[in-house]
Amino acid sequence: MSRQKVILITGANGEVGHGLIEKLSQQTPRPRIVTLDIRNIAPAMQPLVERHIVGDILDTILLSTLINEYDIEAIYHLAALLSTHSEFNPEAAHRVNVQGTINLLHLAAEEGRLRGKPVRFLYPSSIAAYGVPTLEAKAAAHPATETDFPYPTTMYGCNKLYCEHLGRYYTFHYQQLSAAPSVGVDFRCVRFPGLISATTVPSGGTSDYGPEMLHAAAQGKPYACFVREDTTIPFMAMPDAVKSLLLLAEAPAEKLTQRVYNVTSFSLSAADFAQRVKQAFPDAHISFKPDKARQGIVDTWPADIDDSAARKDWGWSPDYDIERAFNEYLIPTIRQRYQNA
Ligand code: AKB
Repeated sequence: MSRQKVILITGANGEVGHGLIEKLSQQTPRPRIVTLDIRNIAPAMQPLVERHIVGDILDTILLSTLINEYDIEAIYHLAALLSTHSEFNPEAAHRVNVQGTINLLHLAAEEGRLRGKPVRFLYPSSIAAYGVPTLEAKAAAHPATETDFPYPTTMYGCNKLYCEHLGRYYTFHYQQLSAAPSVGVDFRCVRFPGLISATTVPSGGTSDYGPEMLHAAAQGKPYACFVREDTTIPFMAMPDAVKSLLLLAEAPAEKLTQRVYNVTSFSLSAADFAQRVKQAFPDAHISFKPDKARQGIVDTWPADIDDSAARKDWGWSPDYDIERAFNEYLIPTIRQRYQNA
């Protein structure tokens, strides 16, 4: 029986997943996409995918059956519990975020052995992998490089940082062991800032105050922001997040000098964010009611990150700076979304 060549996306029903499915399905030739998520796939995505599997990345029997049916050339492993959510049940988060990732890395290694060619493994890490010790250090810091402040304070951040290392380990382990050094896993990781989508509202993240503010204003709902006005972190519009994953996936292996790359677009404070939302939606009612725990998390994330390695190695640059992100993507798309609704 011949196995069908596919791209596998886990956590496909999340906000990065939708954008990724749309972009991948515009490629020529159009790749066959198999998606895996604990929920049903959104109806709009269904026609774009070969098959959607409702299942759990902790189900190793399910994962091993995938190998029988499919020749998996690339894996985009997006499934994760986000930072705030993970703090409510850290051990469950560890199982999903770490054991789930090991299961997928193992699947990639097995698949690499079968196809005699490494499987590209794209992994979204996060600014949560950082842990800036104090607000003074945050204010004084230069844009953080990938190796700065490796002391995350959340379970999610610890999981992301560790999985970056696991990806590196799986890549080099198989290169060293194998008689054919090209067999195994080709792990490539982007560290995302806070992502903002005009079409989906995130859940369970700590950078969510930005997108929540926008989506609430567009629906005429009041919004109480859970961080202080001066809180500053980097953000990126969702199309750029998808662009970065696809660019990194396509980069020639010899160009990559590291396995983990920061990507970013613009930094702004929660007050500036609110200001931009109010310019677009003058009736927006935004108040600030900091939540101690969530504020504590964002305070350990750098205000800006250095993505010069990604720019140099694989030509990364965002399409959406702050003006384009708000004026050409976020505001018009969100307005339209809720008008249509
Ligand atoms: C979260 O807030 O947990 C995520 C992230 C920054 O990775 N959006």
